[in-house]
Amino acid sequence: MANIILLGPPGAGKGTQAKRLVDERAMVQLSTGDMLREAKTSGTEMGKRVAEVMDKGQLVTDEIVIGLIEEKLAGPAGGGFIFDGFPRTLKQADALAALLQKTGQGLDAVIEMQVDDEALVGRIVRRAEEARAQGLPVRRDDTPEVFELRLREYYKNTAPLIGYYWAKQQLRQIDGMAEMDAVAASIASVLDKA
Ligand code: B4P
Repeated sequence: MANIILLGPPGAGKGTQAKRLVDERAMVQLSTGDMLREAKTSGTEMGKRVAEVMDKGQLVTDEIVIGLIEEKLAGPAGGGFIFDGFPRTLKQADALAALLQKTGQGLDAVIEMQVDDEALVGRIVRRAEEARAQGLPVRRDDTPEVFELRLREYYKNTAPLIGYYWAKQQLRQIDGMAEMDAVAASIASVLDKA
């Protein structure tokens, strides 16, 4: 059993790889993006506030996101938790460390998925086009303009976590530019050593 963080810019493929780990290793995906999208559709006051922030490409408040994770950590851990898109700020990283300690759990690896900015924008534009072609809802934050803002948020608030986890000797860097199976193989190799 291993608890891991998938870290990387928006569109790096965190959600894509997390879903594979759920299928292949019975791990439990904790995607704050999915949780927040669910909250958005709930119609509650919190959901409305979340929608406003997400649709602008900004980060939702630490308090909301930490609360969501705390709830899930009390649930079944399966083959280990995959923190997908969390933490995204240093405050969230400190909160996660405290929550894991409180529940007597560890963190086995932080996997940074490295993808260059140009490739990221291309993926997001493609995802929006594919959804449109299939008549599926298009994520409101999947436009080149909002994506630019999401990327800016990433470099300002989330990229500092690379140094934070490197200092703790928990950081493992992988090539996220490769095709999906190759990225999955890199993650498997980190997990097998964890
Ligand atoms: P998230 O839902 O976390 O989404 P993401 O950053 O866009 O994407 P991810 O890296 O998971 O990419 P995916 O696999 O889908 O965040 C959305 C928003 O939620 C944030 O902007 C923020 O507002 C809010 N939020 C979430 N967590 C938060 C937190 N902790 N604190 C505050 N706010 C928070 O892949 C993208 C596309 O690339 C897909 O179409 C996929 O098919 C494709 N792809 C994946 N891997 C590929 C590969 N190897 N090659 C080619 N294409 C690939």
